[in-house]
Amino acid sequence: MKHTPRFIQRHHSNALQIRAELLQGLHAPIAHTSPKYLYDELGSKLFEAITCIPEYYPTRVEASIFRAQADALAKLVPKQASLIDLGAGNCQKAANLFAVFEPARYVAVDISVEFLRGALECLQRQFPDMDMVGVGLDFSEHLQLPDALGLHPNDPRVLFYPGSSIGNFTPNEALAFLKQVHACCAVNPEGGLLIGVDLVKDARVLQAAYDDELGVTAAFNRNLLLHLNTLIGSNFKLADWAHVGLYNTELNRIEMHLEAVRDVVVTWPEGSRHFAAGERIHTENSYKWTIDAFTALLHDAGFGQATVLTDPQHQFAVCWAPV
Ligand code: AVI
Repeated sequence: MKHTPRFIQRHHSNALQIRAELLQGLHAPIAHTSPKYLYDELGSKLFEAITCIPEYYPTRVEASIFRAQADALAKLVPKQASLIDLGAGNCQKAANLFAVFEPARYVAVDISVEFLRGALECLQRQFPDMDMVGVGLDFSEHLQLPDALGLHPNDPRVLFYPGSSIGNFTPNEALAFLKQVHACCAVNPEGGLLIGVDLVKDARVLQAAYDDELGVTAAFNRNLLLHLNTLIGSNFKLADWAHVGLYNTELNRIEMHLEAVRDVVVTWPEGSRHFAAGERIHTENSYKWTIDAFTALLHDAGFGQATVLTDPQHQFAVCWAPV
């Protein structure tokens, strides 16, 4: 049977909610913004460019694990499942695994259904017999798949969360999120989670990955200011801000900040803030995990014994966590 992709958009946060959240962060003693605001149209393209730069190893190493461990994954992951791809973007990572998992249905989830439309239509032409659905949903706070998806409880669900996106949550947030993922795939005992996680390693390797020589990560971070100008009508000027990417060894996390290079006053309708030279806006954390700590986290979230697959240098891990 030939399928055409279906598309479902859950409600977006409205402009007032977004504004209130951003202004609260900008007025905080240590100004901060959620990493999700790094991804406007240009930000998403800059992130894709990051995945190609020599210093940013996670995407390449994860892909190498998927290639090298295809046979092992084929034995672990149930066939004919619903493959639910969280943060699917261009859908390519999941598509590369279709031959291994032979899913009956592919559900691509991203913050906006518009990010998925082109990729899913193209993929449907290549796999006309697979049921494909694009879902626009901000799952970062609440993972609830829409009933309109028509997922049957008897179909095993494989949740796919690659790319170490879990690292952009704090450990507490990651636990809360993984509990929701567990509840979502526990409807069938064959289900589970396939997740990619970046591992703790030499600080110099980490630092270089988030402060590359070409300045692509700097552009990705600084583009946030242009996005803020659009969202809240502020007057951030790129020339006033520098990218900072540093590894916090105590907390095992990369931190991205934007640092004022001189005293600046930023204004927006009904408000303003003075930033002294050297003052920062904290824009992202990217936590790195040890294998032991991450498998303990999966266990605490309710999953069974995880299988961990890594590259020869133990830079990155792909974990299969059965329900
Ligand atoms: C999307 N996320 C997993 C990336 C990371 O490595 O934390 C985002 C990123 N930030 C800077 N470079 C890449």
